[in-house]
Amino acid sequence: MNIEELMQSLEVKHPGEKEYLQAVREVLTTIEPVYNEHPEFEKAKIAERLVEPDRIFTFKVPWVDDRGDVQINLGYRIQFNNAIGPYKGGLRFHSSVNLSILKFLGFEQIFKNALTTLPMGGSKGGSDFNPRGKSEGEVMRFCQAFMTELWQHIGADTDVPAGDIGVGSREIGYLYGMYRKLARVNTGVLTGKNLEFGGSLIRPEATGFGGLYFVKQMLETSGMSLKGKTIAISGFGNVAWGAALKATELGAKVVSISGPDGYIYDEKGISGEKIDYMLELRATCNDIVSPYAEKYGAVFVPNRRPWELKVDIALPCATQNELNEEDANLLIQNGVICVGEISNMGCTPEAIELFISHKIMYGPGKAVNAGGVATSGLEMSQNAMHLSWTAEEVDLRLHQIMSEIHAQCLKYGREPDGYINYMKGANVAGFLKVAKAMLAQGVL
Ligand code: 2IT
Repeated sequence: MNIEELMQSLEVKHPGEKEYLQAVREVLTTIEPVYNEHPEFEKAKIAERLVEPDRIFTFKVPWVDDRGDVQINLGYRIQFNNAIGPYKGGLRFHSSVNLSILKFLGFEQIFKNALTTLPMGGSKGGSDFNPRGKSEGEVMRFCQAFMTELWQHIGADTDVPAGDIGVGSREIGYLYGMYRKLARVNTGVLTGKNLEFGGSLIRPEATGFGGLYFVKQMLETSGMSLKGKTIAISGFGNVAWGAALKATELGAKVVSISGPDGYIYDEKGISGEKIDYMLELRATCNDIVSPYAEKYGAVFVPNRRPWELKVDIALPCATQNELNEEDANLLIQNGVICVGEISNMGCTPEAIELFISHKIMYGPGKAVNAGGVATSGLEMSQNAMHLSWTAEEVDLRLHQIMSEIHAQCLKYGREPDGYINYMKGANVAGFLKVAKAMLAQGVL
């Protein structure tokens, strides 16, 4: 495989799609040695076929706001690869959403879903709709308008969307309601539903819980434990909430959360009712974290990220490229031992390089945050069987899946000196599964 040639041709075809090109380059670079051991991959042009989505739907989403004004947003669904199962991946509603961001997310999702051991292909979608400051009625009307276009492209065995940034159980409820009305079937189709209409227990917590199960195993592999460790978390949404809950339960102390306005440093630890308060903050739709400081007497540091704190563990839980080279340097200087991306592509390539060259435990998003989509897969199973599992049963399966992902990372990521390169391990394991499926099914 000639990575530079392939990247150059992608840059020409998709100029300026920087997040997408970043995600592709990372995967290609790490799988190169394995790829070259398999001439059959090269012959079937697996890499060239994998980097382009199967298809992209773009559509207009017109809706009427509370003032009676017509608003027009863009909607997308990117069906990237379904070699191992139905397309599966979240919907992101955020003003920053564009093709590059959704393509990077869809591409990552292929490998992440392959790692979960469940039969799910990769896709992603969303809109540049900004939920910030929108009323309940506006959110509902937007979701309904979005689904009037999307419904024709999805289905329980074809493409199964879920939540991502800006899409939680409320949005999933409105989207599901409209799908059900239009398609006249109750087959599940979206995951992250409320319990009353086919949702799974543990799904809201799953991304954060799975992330902590993974980090726990990373530490244990080096003879360490989470007990007494200090953790910096970014974000204050659903993912950060689940992570804080499980981290605290496992004996660690979470000292930060953050929003677009800055970060909170709570020296005493974010535990108990303070964790639930995050959900309240989120529900206000103002997208600011500073009210936490007033309520609990913590420090609010405006316009900065929590990576300047002296902590043992850093868990990005907000968005892509939220931890850069400078942040990585600060964390390393302050003695960080482990960085686990619970957001998708939370660290920049320069930051990752620094962690790896300093032999710091670094877990990439597609392994660390796979518990979310894995539990979506478990929701699909329950829907297909028309039954519901107990919280214990779902949590047990989530545990098993995270252990399996960790084991795959060890298998393919262990370096000659014993250091575990989780990025390489995750990329190679996910890639091999998908590549073998593509090879077996012919040129499609
Ligand atoms: O990035 C992700 O894995 C998600 N947003 C969850 C996707 C899913 O289908 O549950």
